[in-house]
Amino acid sequence: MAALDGDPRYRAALARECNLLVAENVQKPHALWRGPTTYDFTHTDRLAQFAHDHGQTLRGHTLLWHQSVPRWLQEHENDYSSEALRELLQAYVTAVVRRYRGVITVWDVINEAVEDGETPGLRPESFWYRKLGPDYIAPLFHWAQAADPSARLYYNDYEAEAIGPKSDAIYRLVQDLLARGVPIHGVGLQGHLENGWRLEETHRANVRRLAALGLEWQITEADVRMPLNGAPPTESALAAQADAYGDLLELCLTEPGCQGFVTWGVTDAYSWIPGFRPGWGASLLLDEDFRPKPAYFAIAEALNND
Ligand code: 9MR
Repeated sequence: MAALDGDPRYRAALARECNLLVAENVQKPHALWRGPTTYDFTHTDRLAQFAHDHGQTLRGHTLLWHQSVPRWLQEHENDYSSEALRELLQAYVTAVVRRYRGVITVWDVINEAVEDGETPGLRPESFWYRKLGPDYIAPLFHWAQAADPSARLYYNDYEAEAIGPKSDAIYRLVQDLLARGVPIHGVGLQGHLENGWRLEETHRANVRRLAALGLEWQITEADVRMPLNGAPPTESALAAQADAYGDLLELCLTEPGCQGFVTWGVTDAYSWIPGFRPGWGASLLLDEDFRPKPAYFAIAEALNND
């Protein structure tokens, strides 16, 4: 939001390059949910206005995430019974989804609920798991659907692009939700990749099995980071990055069920990577001066040929 407010080049790039916007942070619970039944929609309203003005749609990220529990709730968690918390959560989900009914067309209902590692289950340390028990996810989807019956409702996670323990656990989770009649429509594969990544059969097999369940899927947070250590990216690193982006988009364009392709930012001038992974960066399609990189042209070419 700071960039949207303060940097005209950023505003112009968003308006020019995107047909769908996602708030990186301002739609997370810690930002929206300011007190038990107090919500702050200021930033999301402004983003919705920007999207409307530029003919763009909005993706919602995210109704629930274990890393975004509002501070007031963490500090007073013992003041609430699990029944009281459940009611507050239902009121929150309902208020947010209802407010943006018809505006936010796709919601990440729950983000990153599955653990990493060799035998991942649901994260037991999650505030909501601890407070509401292991079946805390299904009601979120029911509440969201009641608030906006036309919204597409997603489970979203990272490092789940290939077949493996984590994507297997996610597959079992969504399969179980579907079997119980829970209104889940899709899976978001974040796509935070490292340079050198290439499309393999395992990625195709993974999205095919989701599609075979009748689910749609999206690439929701694509970026391709590279080691920099203070130096500008080399030509060969940028070429490898273009291959990775091109491959990821090819997955989306050639396999059934893909309903969207979203990058986690538009310019290397504003990216989470250098802050979270020191020494790494240059992960997006426009460079720090908003110039298109080879990856930008790879994406443009794949879209034009589709
Ligand atoms: O990019 C986001 C960064 O600015 C925030 O500080 C961080 C914590 O809220 O979240 C980052 O976005 C994450 C997203 O919400 C979920 N998938 C991983 C993203 C990168 O960490």
